[in-house]
Amino acid sequence: MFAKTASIVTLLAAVASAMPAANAGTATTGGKLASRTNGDPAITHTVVAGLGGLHFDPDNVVAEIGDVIEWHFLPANHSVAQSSFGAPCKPLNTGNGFFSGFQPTPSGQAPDVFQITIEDTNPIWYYCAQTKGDHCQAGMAGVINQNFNSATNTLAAYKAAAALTGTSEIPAWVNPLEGVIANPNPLGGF
Ligand SMILES: [Cu+2]
Repeated sequence: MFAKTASIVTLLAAVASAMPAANAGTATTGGKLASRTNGDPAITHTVVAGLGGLHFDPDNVVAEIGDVIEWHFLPANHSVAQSSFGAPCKPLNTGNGFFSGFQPTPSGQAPDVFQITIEDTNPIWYYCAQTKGDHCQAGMAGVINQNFNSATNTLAAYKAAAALTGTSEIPAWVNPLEGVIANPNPLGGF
């Protein structure tokens, strides 16, 4: 949030400093330029599953309402499943949590990515449901919009609790694979 604000300020400053030279004598052009920089367009946050081992990278994302989180999957076979803070490595018991299904790939990126759109600013906890190799217990977990005012509900605490769970629970529902789309950038280097 702060980075985005800073980047817009920087952009505005750059536009403002560029305008006098670029648009000398054309007063109406300045208004058109300013209108394009208004608003706060939604952005897509890319998270890579399996980058640097059993890890989501980045695993702690701050996103605004309307933003999209897009997970890409590296070898060998990862997934992303929504959890709660209090029950790591287990799907939300409401049945409303998201699940990407497993996204295997022998090399490069999996052919599909998984997307969700942020609808509120509540923390979203998630994990990889791969039980072969105990991915969640090994630290393959992440959060979107962690409450940084909370001293207890931290990603480090979630991972510490996850490490003590015996095994992960694979979500029974598949949503049905809502949010799974063809990888728009399969050659992106991660
Ligand atoms: Cu995994």
